[in-house]
Amino acid sequence: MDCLFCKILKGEIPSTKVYENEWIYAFRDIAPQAPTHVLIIPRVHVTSADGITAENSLYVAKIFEAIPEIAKAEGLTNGYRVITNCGENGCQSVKHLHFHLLGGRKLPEQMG
Ligand code: DGP
Repeated sequence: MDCLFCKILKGEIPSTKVYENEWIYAFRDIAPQAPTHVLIIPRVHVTSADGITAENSLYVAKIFEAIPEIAKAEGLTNGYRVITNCGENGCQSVKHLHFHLLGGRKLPEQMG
């Protein structure tokens, strides 16, 4: 399978690690849209939010458990935003479930 984020997980493509554990990996977005822009991904291939099931939802829970820790380490004391883009209308470009953690400035109110 030709998945960019699976290659990042295997170390075949370099990335700047922010956080990792047994279930998840977090790294800096290559094209940051805010002073802090971290991508958080499961260590298993799930295509998008649309592929979340009872079998793999533990990975999603682990991502959300890690978010406060990552946000604290990034100094996001004044809040942040977590986004996942799904499918064509959601403008998802990489087909491996990922959550964007954005912060470090006041983000636009409009989200869609
Ligand atoms: P999305 O559009 O939601 O699928 O977000 C994909 C994000 O992945 C986008 O913000 C840019 C980022 N990205 C794409 N290729 C790479 C890469 O090779 N390395 C890193 N660190 N980020 C990447």
